[in-house]
Amino acid sequence: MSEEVSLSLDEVRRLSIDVLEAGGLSPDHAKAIAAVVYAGQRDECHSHGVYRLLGCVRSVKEGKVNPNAVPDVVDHAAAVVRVNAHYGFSPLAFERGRPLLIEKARKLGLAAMAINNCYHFSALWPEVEAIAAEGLVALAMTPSHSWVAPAGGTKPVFGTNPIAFAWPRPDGPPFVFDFATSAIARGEIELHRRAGKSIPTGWAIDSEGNPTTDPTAAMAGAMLTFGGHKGSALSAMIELMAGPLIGDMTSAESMAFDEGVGAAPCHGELILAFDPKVFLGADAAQHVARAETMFDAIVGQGARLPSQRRYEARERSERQGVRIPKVLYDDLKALLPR
Ligand code: NDP
Ligand code: PYC
Repeated sequence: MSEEVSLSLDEVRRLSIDVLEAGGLSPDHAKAIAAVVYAGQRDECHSHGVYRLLGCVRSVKEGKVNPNAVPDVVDHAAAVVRVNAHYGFSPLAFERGRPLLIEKARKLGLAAMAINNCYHFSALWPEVEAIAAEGLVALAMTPSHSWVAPAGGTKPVFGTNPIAFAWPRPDGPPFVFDFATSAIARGEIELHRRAGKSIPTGWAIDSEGNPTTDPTAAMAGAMLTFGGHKGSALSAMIELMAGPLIGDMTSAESMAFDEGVGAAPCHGELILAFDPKVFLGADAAQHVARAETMFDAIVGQGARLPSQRRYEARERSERQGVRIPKVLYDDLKALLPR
């Protein structure tokens, strides 16, 4: 078992802000980014927790990301908010655009937010969860870099393209799922590489197109989609909806834009919000109750809901803090001024 360090959640937040500010991020960006990596670490989503700080700082150092970008929120059309992130990281752009998205969804029943020109490294569930906290249903999707081969192929075309959904529930946290359309997030392969562990078959092929359990060979080859042709089609949909539809880059274009530097992917994100009260009016409570019957039928037979593990981890971390690998802690501390 590799050595670990225990941290309180306050220490996680402080360390994150300090690392980001030392890396040149403006206080507003540091706070917004720290909030999402803090949430990831707290909920034991290790591939998108504090480990991501390393990539954020590296992306600024490589001169790609604008660490002081001020996102512009534009009321683009009755149901459409656009946020130009001006080549800064996405969490601040999402934070700035969210109030107008929610206002529009409450008025019209359905509204969309397109974030453009953002560097994107984060999990999507903090975003859909924040929208569900307002009583709205949410869907979010984004491309990444072209690391993933289409089903039946061997050459990367798609990003790891996550899709996240949230449904507000009357008596507790929302029903949320959030997953890459690749078999696994690339961050998870990177964590296996850092820990010197092999990866399961089915995640990736090497550059010759052969199945591999070596994380380094996987990262040099191609990742695979989840669910064969089904994940492949969903991944293509995300490329289109959060790429050309909103006038932003596909994963392949993001990869070319990176010019081999290895910064976070740069592209757009699409977020949709639906207000059940507008769709259902006085019948809303009755239909929400039917949703609860479905959730009961899932957990009632011993299956678990997506996010159940995450909510349990959250409760545990709030009580006892978190543990991170000492190697990662040392790498983060090395980014602080001496
Ligand atoms: P997983 O394959 O672990 O899938 C995660 C989702 O599936 C979670 O909602 C999880 O809930 C749920 N889940 C897992 N096991 C079960 C089960 N047995 N029963 C029910 N639900 C289950 O994660 P990925 O590697 O695909 O993605 C991880 C993260 O990476 C995501 O948050 C995603 O947003 C992020 N990502 C971000 C990218 C970006 O470009 N910004 C690119 C790719 C990924 P629970 O959390 O409770 O386990
Ligand atoms: O883990 O695949 C990933 C990822 C890409 C961008 C952010 N996370």
